[in-house]
Amino acid sequence: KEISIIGVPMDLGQTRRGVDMGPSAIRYAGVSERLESLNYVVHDEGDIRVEIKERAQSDTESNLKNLKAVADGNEKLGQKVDEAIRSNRFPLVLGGDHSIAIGTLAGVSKHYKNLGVIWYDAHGDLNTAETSPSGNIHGMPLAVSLGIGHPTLTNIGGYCPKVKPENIVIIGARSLDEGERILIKEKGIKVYTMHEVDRLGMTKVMEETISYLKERTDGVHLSLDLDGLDPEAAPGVGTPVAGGLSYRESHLAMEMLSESNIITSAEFVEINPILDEKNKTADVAVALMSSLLGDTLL
Ligand code: DIR
Ligand code: MN
Ligand code: MN
Ligand code: MN
Repeated sequence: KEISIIGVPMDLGQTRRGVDMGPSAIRYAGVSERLESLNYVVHDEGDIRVEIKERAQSDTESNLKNLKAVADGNEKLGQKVDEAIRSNRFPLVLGGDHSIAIGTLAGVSKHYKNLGVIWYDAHGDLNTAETSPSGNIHGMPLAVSLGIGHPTLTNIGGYCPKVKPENIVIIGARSLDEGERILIKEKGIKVYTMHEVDRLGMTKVMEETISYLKERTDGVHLSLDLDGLDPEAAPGVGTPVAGGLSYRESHLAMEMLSESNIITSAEFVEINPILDEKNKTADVAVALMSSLLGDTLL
């Protein structure tokens, strides 16, 4: 089996500097070597070209920060992900802030009738320009993929929407804005907040998630925001929220996904080496990728 690694040095979907260095930090943590040791043929496709912050501009009428530059980077990413799948390679996208899920899903979803999405995150990323408290596009990619949001974003890849609400499972949520709560209820999106993870345990959460997605989807994308983990385990993120998923819970989740064989693409986002402690967050990301892709120790 072959993997395409695609780096996206995107920091325009939020305002903390340094998350554009995420792909470098993950490569420094040894991602290619780690996956090669699991007997994959790894193609590192390098980084997508993304505009630098100093040259990007915000949309004047909608309060969306760096709209055009975010859209351009995602358009290119979508094409690259599409090419990877056409070449029969598993797309592994390295972020960069979570706005890049817009491009990843644009490239992935056209290959499936019913794409499932696991959104592993402290946040819902279901804001729109109207509901967003920040104007940061990294808080919007899941809404955009549902076809809700600015048309410049929802039409990336030339089609809309990318996912159906009933094919989404959010895991690890503990910070939701008012507009996001309304959307979750209105669309009936399945969410395992930290409360459910505490009550059921990660084993049950993943068993339910896997059987739920198995019966309704023909491919599943994992979008893993490192802030879904507790800041103790993953300190190098721009918007840490206390009380998150532990290192072991997260590995268990990846291991169960690996056993289930349902994951057809993945992205690991929001790794910010400037805010990190000795590349700890990139190291965790690589370890989780390894579990997701079949590392079983014995
Ligand atoms: C917040 C933060 N809900 C926003 N979102 C983040 O700006 O929309 N998503 N950090 O991962
Ligand atoms: Mn870089
Ligand atoms: Mn996110
Ligand atoms: Mn988040």
